[in-house]
Amino acid sequence: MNNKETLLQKFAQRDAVIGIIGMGYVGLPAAVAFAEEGFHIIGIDLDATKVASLNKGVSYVEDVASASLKPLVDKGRLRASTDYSMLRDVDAISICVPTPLRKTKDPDVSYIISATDSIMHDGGGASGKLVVLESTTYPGTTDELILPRLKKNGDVVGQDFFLAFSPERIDPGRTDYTFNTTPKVIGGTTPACVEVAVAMYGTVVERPVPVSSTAAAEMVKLLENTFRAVNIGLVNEVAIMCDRLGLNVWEVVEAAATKPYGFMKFTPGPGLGGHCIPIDPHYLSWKLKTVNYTARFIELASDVNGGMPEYVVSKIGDALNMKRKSVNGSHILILGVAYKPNVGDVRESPALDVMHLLQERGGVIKYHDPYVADLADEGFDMQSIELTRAALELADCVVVITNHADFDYEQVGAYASLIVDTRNAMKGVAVQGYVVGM
Ligand code: SAJ
Repeated sequence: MNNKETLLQKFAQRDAVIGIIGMGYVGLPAAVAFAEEGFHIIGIDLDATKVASLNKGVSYVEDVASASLKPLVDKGRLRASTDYSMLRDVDAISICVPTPLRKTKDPDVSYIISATDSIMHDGGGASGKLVVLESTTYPGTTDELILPRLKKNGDVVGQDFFLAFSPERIDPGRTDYTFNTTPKVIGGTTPACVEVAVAMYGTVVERPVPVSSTAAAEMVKLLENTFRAVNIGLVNEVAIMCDRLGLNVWEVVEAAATKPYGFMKFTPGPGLGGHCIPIDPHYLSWKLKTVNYTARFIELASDVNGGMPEYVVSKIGDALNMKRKSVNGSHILILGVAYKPNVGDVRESPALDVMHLLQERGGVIKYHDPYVADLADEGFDMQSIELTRAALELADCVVVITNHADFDYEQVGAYASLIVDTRNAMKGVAVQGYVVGM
């Protein structure tokens, strides 16, 4: 059985076997990075379809090319399974499972608990292994939920097994920073745990960043994403303020962004989408409630960001009213339904809220998004329509919700009679009709 020294040696010699639980947009890039460094990887996923695809060298994750995956599979460096018993003899396990919110906005850590219990019941336990949680969660999760489950057979953490938390910083679609070049924060239950985790990640990331505890590392990630949610909430409120004052928020933001220090640019939009930013801060505010503290910035930002779809719908109503029309019965074309530009992910996308609200008011909705073929999974029986002159001319109102880079904004300006632009996408574009901004 491994002790600290044998683990350090195995990582240094790249002959450790690393298990990664959760072959999604976090786990798979990590698996490829470690396999490319020479380690043997066992990817565990409950979805047999994903497992079958990976074992054929076919990637389903945007940022992982099959061309980089297949050679690793062919060499036997990376294999996937639904069977936790494949983890019995690994040297390290990284847990990269989802941490969603329940409908009540409470954290759902059931995937973390299930993975940990499966390690103990089927995966040969934690003895002699490093276990790292990468999933974003509230401070205390690793030491309060995982540690007791791993200690079951009397093992001593930091001697018989090692436990750490290291937040994922995978940003789908980003190319300027990769898994290897993005600094990796690492907190351990004991100093020996940090040392072992730094030794593992240090083989694939340029800059491991050790911190004093797993809770500190958990808090770092929540600060990163809460920072974004709160600043997006601030700039969305500034958009509402500028609207009331008759100012152009885009001009104000662009001019403020000329300040070379002490300012970071965020831009207003139709709301807060994605699987990170709308979710993670609620893990923090939930934890603080357990110690009788109200995280006011998080709740205020959530209110402001959550209110943006309604705000956009009111702008659409006002714009149609200017044309002596109502939402009810109007043909409204939504441009871009993904949660942010140039991706196909619609999770928590504010476009869905805007479309629901418009339908409730009798709007006749169509959408065009080259990254999102259909919205069947989101409760809409709709496919993306082709962006033609006829479609633009038929629409009583065209709404830019997600400003994909490859949209033909000149075509929109040439044929749409009324545009509500929530992303300043029409800036500098010739428009024959009328444009309403945020
Ligand atoms: N948004 C705005 N205005 C902004 C920035 C974002 O309205 O100025 C909206 C987006 O349209 C989207 C939502 O907020 O609906 C979230 O956007 P995001 O840029 O934060 O993108 P995400 O959700 O993909 O966040 C990820 C995060 N990465 C990780 O969690 C590892 C985040 O920490 C990154 O900083 C972010 O990508 C990024 O910079 O792209």
